[in-house]
This record gives sequence, C-alpha cells and structure tokens, in this order.
Amino acid sequence: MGSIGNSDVSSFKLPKIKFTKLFINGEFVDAVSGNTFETIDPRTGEVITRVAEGGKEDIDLAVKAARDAFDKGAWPRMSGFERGRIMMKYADLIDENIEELAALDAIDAGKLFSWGKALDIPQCSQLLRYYAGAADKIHGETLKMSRDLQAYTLREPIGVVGHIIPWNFPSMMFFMKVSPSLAAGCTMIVKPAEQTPLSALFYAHLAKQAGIPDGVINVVTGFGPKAGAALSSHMDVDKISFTGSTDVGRLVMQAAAQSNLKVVSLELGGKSPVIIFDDADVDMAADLALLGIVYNKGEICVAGSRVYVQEGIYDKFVQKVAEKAKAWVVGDPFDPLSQQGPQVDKNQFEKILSYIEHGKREGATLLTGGKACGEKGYYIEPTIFTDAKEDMLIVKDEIFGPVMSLMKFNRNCDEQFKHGKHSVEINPCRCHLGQLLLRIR
Ligand code: TXE
Repeated sequence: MGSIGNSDVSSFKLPKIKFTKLFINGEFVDAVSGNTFETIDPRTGEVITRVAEGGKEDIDLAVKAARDAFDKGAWPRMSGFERGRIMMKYADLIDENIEELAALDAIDAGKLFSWGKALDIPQCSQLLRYYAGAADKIHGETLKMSRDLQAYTLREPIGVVGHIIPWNFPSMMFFMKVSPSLAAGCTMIVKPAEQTPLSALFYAHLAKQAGIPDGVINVVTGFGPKAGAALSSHMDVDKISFTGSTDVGRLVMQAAAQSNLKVVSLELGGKSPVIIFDDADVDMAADLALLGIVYNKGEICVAGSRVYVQEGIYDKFVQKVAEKAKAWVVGDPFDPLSQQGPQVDKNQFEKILSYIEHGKREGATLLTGGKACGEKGYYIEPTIFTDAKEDMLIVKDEIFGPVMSLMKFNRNCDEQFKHGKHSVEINPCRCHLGQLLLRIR
C-alpha cells in the first residue's frame, strides 16, 4: 500500500546550499535584524540550513531598490527586444542548472527529483522564453474617434510589483510571476514561501549572471505575517500578485485596499471535481483519477479531490482505482522508483491526517491508505474514501493532500444534485499566464 520505495538513494549527491541571504539590489545580504530561520527537509524532518529572515525593514530596502531601478534604471527603458534577449540568456542558465535546481526543490519541498528535471524546471525556462518572445510585441491600439480625431493607447509597465509565492511549486510559481513582469519592464520583489526559500535564491543568482540589472529582481525570504504583510501594505508597490490560501488572499486584498489601493491578482485554493460517465474506459479513468489526486502529493490547487462516478461503472471503477492506489509507490524523491514524495512540512502533514480522521468520523468508508508511512519524514499513503457525502468536510474543504472522495451518481443526476444540496463551487484558482502586468493609458 503506497509503499516506501527501497532503492538506495544514499549515493545521490545532495545539492550544496550556496545561497541563504536576502537578494537586494543585486547583492546577497543579511536581514537588517540579523535573524535567520530554519528550512526543513520533509524527507527527514531535519534542518537543511538557516536562511535570512526578512522583515519590514528589508522589504523597505527591497522596494526602494526596485523603485530606483524602475524610475531611473535601464530595464524599463531598454527595447523589448533587448529585455527578451536577456531573458533568453536567463532561460539558458536555468537549463544549464536543471539537476541542481530540481534537487533543491526535492530537499526543500519534497518534490520528485525526476519530475522536477522533466517538468518543473524545464517549464521555468519555457515560461521565460515564452514571455521573452512577447517582450517586443507589446502594442497599443489606434482608435478612429471621428473623421478628424484619432486616439491611441500605449501599454506601459505597471511599476514595482510584489510577488508572494507558495511552496507547492517553488520554481514554476517564481517564473509564472517573474517572467511576465520582466517582459513588461516592471521591477519586483519576490517573497518566497518560508517552507521553500532555496531555489528562489538560486534564481536570484542566475538573474544577475544573465545580466538583469541590479534592483530589477529582489528576493526577500521570510514569513508571511511579517515580510508578506509588509509587501502587500507597502505604499510604494504598484501591484501585488499572490498565490496561496484563500484566507491570506483576503488579508492581501485588505492590505492593498488600506494602503495605496495597489492592483491585486489572487490565485487561491480549489476543490476540483472529476466526473466519470458510464461510457468511460474504466482502466484509463482510474489511472487519470488517481494521478489527478497524487500528482505533486495532492498539493496543487487543481487536485481532483472529488470524484463523481456514474452508477453503471461505479463498482468496477472502485476496484480498479483501489488496486492502482495500493501499487502506487510513496518514497524518497530521489529514488527513481518513487511516484510520490513527502508532504511539504509537518503542518501540512498533520492537517492532511486530521482531515482523514474527520472523514472516518463523518462516516465515509476508507477504501485505501489513511495513514502516514515510513519511519521518518512526512509521507502519506494515497487515500481514497467511498460513501462520501456532499456535506462532509473531506468533500467541501481543500485538503491539499493525496485524499480522494468518491461519490456515485445516477442518470437523474440533475435532480440528484439539485435536491441533494450539491455544492460545486466555482474554483477560485486563477491562472496568471495571460497577465502581462501592463496598464493601458
Ligand atoms: O498558505 P499561505 P499555507 C492553500 C492550500 C494549503 C493552504 C495553506 O489549501 O493547504 O493554502 O497553505 C504568504 N500577508 N494553498 O498556509 O499561508 C506565505 O509566507 C502576506 C493553495 O502555506 O497562504 C507564503 O509565501 N503574505 C495555493 C504565501 O503567502 C502572507 C498554494 C502562501 O502562504 C501572509 C499554497 C500575510 N498575512 C497553499 N501570510 C495554490 N493556489 O496553489 C502568509 N503569507
């Protein structure tokens, strides 16, 4: 059952930690307070290293650097083509360091090393290249107002942008936010999640190597209530882009409203449904439904956590998905046999286990999994509940872990859902890919 893989991973060379300080105005510096915090390896629960703990004073310094770089620096003033050329160089440097970057996310976030190498890190350079190509294609419009009057719009960079990122995709989230801002000519402060600061600091180093001018990208590691709150309430930040929990999203929006009414983008949680009809290929449906909940250990806002199966294939589907979940290999992210690594930290691990207990107490039937595995670290078995009901917490709340709730529906599902208090909510998760961080004048 979701066994811990057995291959020897002790021979894998763990990455050397090179960067642990804040990156402000092109330099790695200590926090003004001199404080540091531990970043933990979820494979073992042990400390990897200590990282500078940025606070309000450090955010002030980083915002000043970004403001100067925006008001007086070369980045917003150079041609889009030139910005794109430097971004291409940045992307090449990421490709040259794939192994080290994937290894950093494996020890800091528990992400599978093989998937990091094949997916997460290559997607970072892909994002940079995509937006590099957009940097010289930023056009306004010409509007014919009347026979004698013509108007036009110009797209300009919005200014200094604050990016607050979560821990589930430390690398991809960094570039989903940073790449469009760079293309637009903005300058920025990135606040990585406290659980996963290591790869962000490496990306700061690569930005400098690529030739991105000082002050354009600043990285302030630290905690949300201090560094994150200081960024979202800062009077000299023009836009804040946040990905994380719905509760903190609300705080960020409040802070923006109560300070300088900065523009806000929020990408929050989700509770995504998977719907499987009678005519589906049961084997394939079981594969995909399982992948939908165990991908990235379920720590993804589009995890398929509620699975609705039509009654004609329900029993067959339950049997198949249970077989597959039992064969799923949970283990060290460096083990090539592992299909699922540890949850990101102790908090998340305990939160998921407490939801599982809730599910049992609420009367759902545990089909597979349901407990932690391994002697150390934050590993959890792929867990499937049947007999789940719409009003159970496991069906309503975002668990953000490998926990699937299975529900049967029949041909009259319209009626069933209408009268059964069906609570499909609009997924508040939004994609940032289309966001170029420009304003129209
Ligand atoms: O998120 P937080 P957490 C959901 C998921 C998960 C839950 C909690 O359900 O179980 O959120 O995760 C910073 N002002 N998602 O507690 O706290 C924080 O430092 C400004 C979904 O880790 O929202 C980090 O950088 N910033 C999501 C970032 O916000 C603050 C991915 C996210 O942390 C702050 C992650 C404050 N007051 C979690 N407090 C997705 N959509 O993918 C914290 N932060």
